[in-house]
Parts: sequence; structure tokens; C-alpha cells
Amino acid sequence: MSSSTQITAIETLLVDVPTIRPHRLSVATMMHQTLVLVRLQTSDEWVGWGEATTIGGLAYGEESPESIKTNIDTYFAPLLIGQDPRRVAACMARVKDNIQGNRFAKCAIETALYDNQAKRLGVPLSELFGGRVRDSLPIAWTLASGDTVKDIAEAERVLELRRHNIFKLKIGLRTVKDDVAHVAAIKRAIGERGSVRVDANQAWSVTEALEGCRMLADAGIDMVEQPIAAHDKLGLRRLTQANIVPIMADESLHGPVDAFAVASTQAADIFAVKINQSGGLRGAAQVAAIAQSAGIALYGGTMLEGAVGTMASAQLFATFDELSWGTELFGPLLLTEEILREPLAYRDFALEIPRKPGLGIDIDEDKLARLRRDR
Ligand code: MUC
Ligand code: MG
Repeated sequence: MSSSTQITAIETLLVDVPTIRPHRLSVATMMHQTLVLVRLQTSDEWVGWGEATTIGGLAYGEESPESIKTNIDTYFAPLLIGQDPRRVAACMARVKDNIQGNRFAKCAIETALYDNQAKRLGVPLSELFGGRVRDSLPIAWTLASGDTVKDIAEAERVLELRRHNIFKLKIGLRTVKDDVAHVAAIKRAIGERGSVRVDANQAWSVTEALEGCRMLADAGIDMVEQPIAAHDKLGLRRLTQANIVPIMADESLHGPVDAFAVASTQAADIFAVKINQSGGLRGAAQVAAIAQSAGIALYGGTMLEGAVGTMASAQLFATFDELSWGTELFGPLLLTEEILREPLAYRDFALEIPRKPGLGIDIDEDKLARLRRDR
């Protein structure tokens, strides 16, 4: 390997893929997902892939697919072309010294660098984060068709397939009472065959959340995710300290600094760790470390990324010894198009994590060439 190994090209692709059904969150109804994929090429012929996919354009986060592409093309790529890709931390320090915010774009770039370096070293990406404690991860499924009967049928189908027995229900578009009735009906249908949790995506006030949590706990719901506004960490603390049902922080965690603020005030019982929300894999590992040092449990979250972001998350989560709430890395299953030559293996309520170098996936570049927005 020459001492002049360099990053030679960084390309960002937008790939619009319809979802298998409408996915209704309180902030957006998704009919498609826009995968934001980064392809990083180096002079020693290794390619690294990263993903910066978000949800519902600008409905969920402050970066849109289009802004991510523009910012990577205009600002990130010129900083990195010519740099040594084997020095991942140095490359990311250069990015962070010159670019504020842009957590999703940073995550995609960092993932592509780690994938590239792990392939060069011939090891799975997990080895760059200390090595694995597991080779598969439990995978939750989100029921979000917006229709109780359809959601129950969907839960029955995936239980039968032995694909999922953890269910996250999206709520926050109806009144609290109507949401609870919807959730309770699904919990009654599933019974002890699965865990049922809810995610309000910030829709409730603290008062509504206190009322909702009580009713949901009575209905047998295991956990409530981000019931109130992301910025309201005191409100989140009130809900957690009320001790009605475990409270999970999701949108409140924009990386390690937020994680410290939430953890140091014991404002959540569980953290949804997300690589994109955390600004990358290293940031997500720090979020997890902060949670653990505060006695907060871990859950492996998703931004509904496709195979690249899903496997990057899986490679990191496989290194967490504490992962008591499982993960929700089901993003590729929500999409109608496969972008891998060999699909990810979801079976026995888990996702298998390949041991091939890097992310461990084989991207079908011909397929991407046909699907990309600017084809
Ligand atoms: C979120 O807020 O958790 C994760 C699963 C899902 O259905 O939506 C995402 C975002
Ligand atoms: Mg959430």
C-alpha cells in the first residue's frame, strides 16, 4: 500500500423508492423513501458506501435529501479529495473543523470511510468498533398503515413468518383517547406473542403524555417513545420520573451533547441510538457509552435507511453488550426495490450480520444506475 493512498472521488446519489404501503407518522405520511447514498472511491481501488437517508423531506430533521447532496458535493468532497482514507478520524476531524451541523451528511461520509478502510483491512466494520458481542440483532417492525384492522393483519403476517415479534405503533395523529383505543386493540390481538410499544414522534403536550402513558400502561404497552417535543428535556424528565411506563428518547438525542444533557438529568429510561441522528458511527457509540454510564438502557434505532445505513447501524449495534430493547433495523423491508445483489437475511425475529469485510453487503450498482433520480 503506497503512502500516497488518496480519496479520489465522492459521489452522492438520490434514489427514490416507493414504500410497500403508506407509512403514517405524526410528522409525515411516507409513500416513498429517498435513499441518500454516498460512494467514496480511493486510489487503491477500494470503494466505500455510506447513507444519509432521512424521513419525509424536512418533516423529521433539518437536512433534506437535496440539501445533503448539495452540501456533500459543494463542501465535504473538496475538503476530502486528496486526503488519506486510511486516517478516518483525521478525515472526520477535518470535516468537523470546517463544517457546522449536517449530522446526516457527516454520518454518510464517515460510514463510507469506515467501509472503505474495513474492506482494505479485510475485516467486518464491527471490528473497527471493538468487535462483536453478537452476530444477529432482534428486529422490531413498525405498524403504521393508519388502520387498526390492517395493522393487526400485518402483525399476524410477520409473526407467522417469524420475522418480528416486537411492534412499534406510530401514534399522535388522532386524539389521545382514539390513539389508545387503536393501540389497545392491537395489543389485545397480539397478546403475549409480542411486545407492543408506541412512538408519538413529539406529537403530545406533557399533559397529554401523562394521560396517554397511564392509559397505555394499563393496555399492556411496554414503552413510550418521544411523546413530547424534542427540545423539552425537562418535560421528558417529568414523564420519566413519573414512572408510569418506560420512556425512550429519540428526537431529543442529536448526538453526544444532547445525550449527556438527557442522561445527566435522568430524563429518559431508554435511548434510541441512531447513527444519522448522532452525526455518525463514532457519535452513536458515544451516545451509547453516555447512556450506559448513566444506567440508561439501549435500543438500536433507524431513520428508515436502506441496506447501507441499516447494515452500518447493525455493524455498530453488534458491538453493544447492552441492547435490552433490541433494534428496529427493518428499513429495507419497507421498500419495494432491492439494491443489493443478495438481500439482507431477516429470519427468526432477527437480522443476521454478515462477516464479509466492511459493511458486508454487495451493492447492485447497475440497479442503482437505473433507479437514481438523475439517471
Ligand atoms: C422514528 O421516529 O423512530 C423508526 C421506525 C419508524 O417506523 O420510523 C422511524 C423513525
Ligand atoms: Mg422515533
